[in-house]
Amino acid sequence: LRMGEPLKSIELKHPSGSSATVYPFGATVTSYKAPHEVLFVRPDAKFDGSKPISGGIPHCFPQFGPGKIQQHGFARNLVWNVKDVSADEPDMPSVTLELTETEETMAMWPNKFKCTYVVGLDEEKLNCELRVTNTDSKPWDFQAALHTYFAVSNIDKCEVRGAFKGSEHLNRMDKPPSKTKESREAIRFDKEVDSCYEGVSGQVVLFDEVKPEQSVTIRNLAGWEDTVLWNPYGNEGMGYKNFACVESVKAAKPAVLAAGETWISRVSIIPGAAK
Ligand code: TA6
Repeated sequence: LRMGEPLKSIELKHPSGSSATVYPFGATVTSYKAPHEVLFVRPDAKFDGSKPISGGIPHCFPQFGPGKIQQHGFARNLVWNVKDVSADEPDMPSVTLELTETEETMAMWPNKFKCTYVVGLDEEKLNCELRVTNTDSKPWDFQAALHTYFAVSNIDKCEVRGAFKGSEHLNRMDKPPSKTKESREAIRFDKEVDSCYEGVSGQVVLFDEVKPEQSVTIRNLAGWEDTVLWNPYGNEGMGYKNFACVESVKAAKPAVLAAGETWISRVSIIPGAAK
């Protein structure tokens, strides 16, 4: 990758008419058409490798949010290796990307690892599987997330439904961040929201009241344990009115891997609101 050059991407197409676009840079899925666009790419996104792609499904690894290393870690900033492309496989076109340590990552985070990310399209959903293996001879821990930007008709007219009520809610809008129990069943974005719902996973629905068919179901099947909701309310440059970040996260309790161990996560993104 040379700075300033346009990035390459891979296109997956399902015979049913859906498609997805995946960039090896950051292993970022930038589009999922089913056939309407489910994801959102911010108008200020850069596609030249100068910064992470702001939109679609960026990775956060090995750190979520601010901390010892760069915000959200380095995985979204590096070119992943394309291990396999079965873009025309009729049942499930997919791409497999891999990221392993380099001198550059070892200087930031001194652990040997392998991340394997499989993105596949089937008839009714987009499947994302991230596996993290400790290839080192010592244990280490990490946080991870799929920082997904979903397209919504109007941020004021959508809500997120899931097992929020009664969960521990880390509110990053408070300085310092506060922790309270959430009292609402569904969460709305009526101001800037940056919330980590600890232990909220499983099925989460982003419901679009303007166009119910634009709603989306996030089905966390393995690995992901927390849900982060984010919208920079009022930031026109980011196109805040038309997206909501509903993120599949493993952060409240970092994952600990012994030498040779693998952590597995799976999430499906399903157009429409499941009950
Ligand atoms: O996941 C929420 C969050 O960490 C927010 O705090 C906000 O900073 C957002 O992600 C975007 O982060 P970025 O580094 O992509 O600008």
